[in-house]
Amino acid sequence: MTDPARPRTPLLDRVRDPRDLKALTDAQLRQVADELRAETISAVSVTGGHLGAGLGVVELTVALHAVFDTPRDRLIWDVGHQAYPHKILTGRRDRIRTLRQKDGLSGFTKRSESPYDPFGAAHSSTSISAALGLAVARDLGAEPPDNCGLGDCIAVIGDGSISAGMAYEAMNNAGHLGTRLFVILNDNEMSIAPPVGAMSAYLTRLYAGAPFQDLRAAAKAAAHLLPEPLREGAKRAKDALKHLAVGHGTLFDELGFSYVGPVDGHDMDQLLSVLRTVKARATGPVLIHAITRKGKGYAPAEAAADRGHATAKFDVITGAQAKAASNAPSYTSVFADALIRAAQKDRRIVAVTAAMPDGTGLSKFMDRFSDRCFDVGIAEQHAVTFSAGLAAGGLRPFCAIYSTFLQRGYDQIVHDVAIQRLPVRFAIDRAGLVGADGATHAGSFDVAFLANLPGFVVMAAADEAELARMVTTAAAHDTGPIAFRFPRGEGVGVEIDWTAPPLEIGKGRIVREGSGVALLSLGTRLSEALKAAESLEARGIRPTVADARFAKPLDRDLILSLARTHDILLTIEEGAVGGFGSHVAQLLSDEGLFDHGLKFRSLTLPDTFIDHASPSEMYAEARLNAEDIERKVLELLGAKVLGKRA
Ligand SMILES: Cc1ncc(C[n+]2csc(CCOP(=O)(O)OP(=O)(O)O)c2C)c(N)n1
Repeated sequence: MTDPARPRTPLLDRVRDPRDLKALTDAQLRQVADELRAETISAVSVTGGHLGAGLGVVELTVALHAVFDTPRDRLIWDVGHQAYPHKILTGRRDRIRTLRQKDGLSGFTKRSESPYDPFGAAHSSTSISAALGLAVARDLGAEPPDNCGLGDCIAVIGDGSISAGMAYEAMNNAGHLGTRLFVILNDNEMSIAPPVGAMSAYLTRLYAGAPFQDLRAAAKAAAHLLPEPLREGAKRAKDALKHLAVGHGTLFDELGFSYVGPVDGHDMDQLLSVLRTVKARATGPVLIHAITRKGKGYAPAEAAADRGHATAKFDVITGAQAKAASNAPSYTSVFADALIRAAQKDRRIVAVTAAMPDGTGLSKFMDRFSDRCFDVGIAEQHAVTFSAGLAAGGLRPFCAIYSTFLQRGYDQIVHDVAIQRLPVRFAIDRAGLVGADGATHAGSFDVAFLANLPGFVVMAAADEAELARMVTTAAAHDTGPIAFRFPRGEGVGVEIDWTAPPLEIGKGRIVREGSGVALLSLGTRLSEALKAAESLEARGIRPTVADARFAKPLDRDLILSLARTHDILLTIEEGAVGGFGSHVAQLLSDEGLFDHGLKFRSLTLPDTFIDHASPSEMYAEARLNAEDIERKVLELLGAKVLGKRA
């Protein structure tokens, strides 16, 4: 793919930071927006990443920075995946083509990256809470440590992200506190997939049939934001325009917000007018409902089913994406196929996703069993407890949530699922390092936070055949909660026996017999352990390699026998410290295995948040590759063997 020619951006070239926007006319701001859109498309074509969401907020980005005084005014983008145009305008244009690459810009907002990112994100629906916290800090006279001052606080949240409970918790609190706060509802009628739920339908009803407010109307609709003495004077005009000002009696008004809208989020004049008005007059929380189009202004994105939500590198002219050919099926698709097979035989099997039907593979399941598949919106907490209810009602729910997003449902896992021993099946995709999305999306903690829960079964698939078998195992497990984790990306290319019986709970397997050194792997690092074993064999060391399969319950017999019959035991897992290796160490210590000279080590993810990079760069940084395993074994064997190499 050739590097596309850079677009011509004469006006944008003059904007080094948002202060430069202040000198421009409204007409020039419109031109800046056009150039910003072209620059965003050009940058993402060489980096890949989130395209559609950013294109939908180009005008909004320019208008917000032109009207407000960032970084003193705090602009918080929910999720942060739409913030590429914001990054270009806020002093990061020279690095925009490093997006999501190692040592480059993050694909989300990040406090450490810029004072213009006052609150980091990547998981959704946090922006209103964070903006409210900052607004209250301002009211109490606090000084933020970045020395930028503290003025207005503005949260921009999408119609998908506003489906999550946190957004309502925040609005409820904001309405109660009554402080000045701006929420821009960026309504593009899309989440990653089309949004679902009653709230989405409500938002559509709010503007269906209502014309966009024209310039005059939009300004006057905000008349009710005027301070008390001025309000009377504006009352007649306001009444006359009442039918245009949809914001009376909306849910947002009931929550204590002044609702302004709907406004055309691509009409710069209208945006500028509304923002200037609310900035001049607001005394309490205001919600501005902007209607936008995801992927706006780039035909291939607008035409795509996901409106260009996430893309690989692409050719700007044709929109064709550079996708690497793969030999093995993705873990996600193996999960979906296995679940469909199980569901064909068992009508009690149902599936739940939190706004990720494609990412989890459940869209395939939905095509097949539409009445047995539930997309609950971006609502992981609800997804978990809803699944618990389904299980309590006698169904066999598979709750499919990425490792990183499952974190949000943790109390529900403990309180609603584990304590009640309800057989919810957790399909945990994206377990382990995920690459370009970085630390916020890494699936590092699931084993650590699940394997300490009494009664939980926690499995990790070593390859795609194991994954298929774990789906069968989970389907058959009715005595309590059970989880299986698997990584992003493709399998290793092994044949899948779809008819394999369920695994025996708590039983691992020896994959390669050896002596002296035992490598005990949990999950897909098994292939690296096997590579390390082969390489060690060339040095005359023949490690035993075992696949634990279960982090809970541990295969006590297997682990104790490995410890008793080998001098060195090394565990390997793609998870944070406190997971599988820690449980093995606890067992060995409880059973007195350390009292007799066993050399035990545990390879885990390091105790740091690893920044975005390619998966292979991240594995290298985590030291979880075959050569790291080999080095650790040699280190434990001591200089004698190391010397042998030389
Ligand atoms: C807690 C959480 N769950 C799931 C996701 C995955 N996710 C990223 S963006 C997105 C859709 C957001 O939709 P919306 O807020 O409407 O923004 P848009 O992309 O349409 O601009 C989802 C589900 C996430 N980031 N955080």
